[in-house]
Amino acid sequence: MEVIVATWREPGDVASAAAMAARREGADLATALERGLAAAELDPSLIAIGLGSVPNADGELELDASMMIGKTLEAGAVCGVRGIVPVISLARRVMERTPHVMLAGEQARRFALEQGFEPRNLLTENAIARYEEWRLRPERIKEYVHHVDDKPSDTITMIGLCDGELVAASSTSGLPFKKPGRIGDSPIIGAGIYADDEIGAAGATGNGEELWKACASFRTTMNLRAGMSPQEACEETIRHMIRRQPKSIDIPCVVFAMDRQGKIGAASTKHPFPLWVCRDGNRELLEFPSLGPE
Ligand code: SD4
Repeated sequence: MEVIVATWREPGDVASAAAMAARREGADLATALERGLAAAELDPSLIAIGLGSVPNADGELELDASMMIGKTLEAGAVCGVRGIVPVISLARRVMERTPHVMLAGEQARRFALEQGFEPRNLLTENAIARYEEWRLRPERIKEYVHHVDDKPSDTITMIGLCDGELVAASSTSGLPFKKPGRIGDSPIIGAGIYADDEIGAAGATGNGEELWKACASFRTTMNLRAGMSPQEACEETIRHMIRRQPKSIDIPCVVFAMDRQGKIGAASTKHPFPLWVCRDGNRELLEFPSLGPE
């Protein structure tokens, strides 16, 4: 059995299609998720990931990414990286070619150059225009978090299961116009992603500060370990966040999970949540419920 899931309508469409194409070409699961996220990072129309995404408050792009292998609990991540794509590939190199879990900022970029990544300018004309517009009208920031002029503006987090092995991965430019140096949940193992072949895997997207404080992906995976179904596991985490972390409703927070049998669940603090699900070669977009006040 093979299951691959990816968050959000437009970005998840690009990432899940590329991941499936990679699998058809014989790529292993980690490589398929890496290629999925890399395709999205290189697509300038997707504005919360990679090239041409929404800048920070200095008008710079700072990217975060992570990957975790459920079989070995190996993990790699990078955060606050400027001028390098795809950062998901860099996160994987940290996992596979260093004894560390995470490299940050300028030193992550230095590692990228050592590894042969080409430095490049990730700011597109559209990204600069968005930044200029925000500087004139900073009160519009909330519109950017999940919809910018109806353009896709969300992080991609993915989970895959193949022959009993789970992989989780995420890539993002973080919250729009964030304070320079700010890091969210996506590159943090246990917050943005978690995978353990003995239990299952979980991922998150949304308000990274709140998801991190909730250790959202680890908590959801531990809910699976306690015997909950993936849907129950996600709902427990989201209900906890709604009750204890009111800010998790201002900017929606989402968790999703997969058990070892490939069963899926997801829940959000606000607004229904679209998740691409690829199962044995078929791809469909499912919608999961919000548990918060409408
Ligand atoms: C962050 N969780 O950096 C990310 C943002 C996100 O859809 O998921 N946006 O906080």
